[in-house]
Amino acid sequence: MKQSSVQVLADRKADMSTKYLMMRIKEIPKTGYAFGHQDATAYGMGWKNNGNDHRSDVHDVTGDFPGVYGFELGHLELGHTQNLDTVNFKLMGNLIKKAHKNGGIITLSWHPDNPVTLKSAWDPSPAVSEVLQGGALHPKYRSWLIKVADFMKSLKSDSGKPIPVVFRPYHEMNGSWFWWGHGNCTPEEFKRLWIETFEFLTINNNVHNLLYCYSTDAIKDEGEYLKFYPGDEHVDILGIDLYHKNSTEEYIQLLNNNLNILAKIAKKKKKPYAMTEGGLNMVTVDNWWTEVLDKNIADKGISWALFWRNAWPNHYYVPFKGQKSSPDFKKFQKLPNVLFLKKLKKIN
Ligand code: BMA
Repeated sequence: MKQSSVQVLADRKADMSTKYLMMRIKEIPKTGYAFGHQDATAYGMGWKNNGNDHRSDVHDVTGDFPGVYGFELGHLELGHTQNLDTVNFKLMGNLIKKAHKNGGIITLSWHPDNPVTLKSAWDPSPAVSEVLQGGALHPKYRSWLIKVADFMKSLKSDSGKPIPVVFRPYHEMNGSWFWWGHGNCTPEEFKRLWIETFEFLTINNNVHNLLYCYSTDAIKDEGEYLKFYPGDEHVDILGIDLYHKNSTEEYIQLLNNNLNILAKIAKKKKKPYAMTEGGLNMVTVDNWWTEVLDKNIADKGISWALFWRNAWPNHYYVPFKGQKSSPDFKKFQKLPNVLFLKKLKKIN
């Protein structure tokens, strides 16, 4: 590793493998951006991994796997064997190991249940102040975080080296749909939640394989992006979730405007940045990948763009065999700046 590229990470005790992942993430924009998919190898349209499959809808269509692999930890905190989207945690561990071995990058989101009401993460009842130090539910919340810590530490390569992961907790906090979101806690409480989580994982639980990614939902300006930001010393990567919900023209504007704001902030802070979630549900525009997406994100300097899960026939973000955007998706995979696994592997 070049000396100049050795990183100061949020976690000062980060493993070598974690530093190396940061270096790769910073290298990527020199070539383009990596393509990512949530739950890529866990299930797809009409199939579910039973433990033996090495399949992905992306691979079915293009013959190449994604470069970035998103997985979700929701319900790990409850001690369940499977997550909130029915992915078994043991299987998830194996799929992470496989993706890492093949040169992929792993990112983990976490939608913990509302600790006060025990309803889902989407229950906006105030809860943050209760789980902070001094709050009535602080001990219980620590027991949740210990489960997260144990899972993170269990991620090891064949040779026993820690598998580094981009951890992206408490995302879309500028929206008000999660219990940690805008209006359900103050920005100060949110920052405490982030910092206490960070310190509990790193200092109390010796978790040293994480890069910390702060990711908002779409924003109107720089101020909105930074409103909940817990500080440069507690964040490694800046992210944003950008979904195509309305017209194509509107999405093109959103991509340009929001990614330019993100790029400006990230450059000032000298941190890599990414589109941490996004896509057009059911990809209803034939040439969406090359004309809507790539044309508007290629020059932004992001390290990756991750598309959400292929859950059901009316909730999917990446084509499967026969889906109408498949021919365009194949063209997209061949673009020199778009890094699916085969090209991403070479960036080291
Ligand atoms: C949402 C939907 C839900 C899912 C959640 C967490 O966007 O896909 O079905 O439970 O993400 O993965």
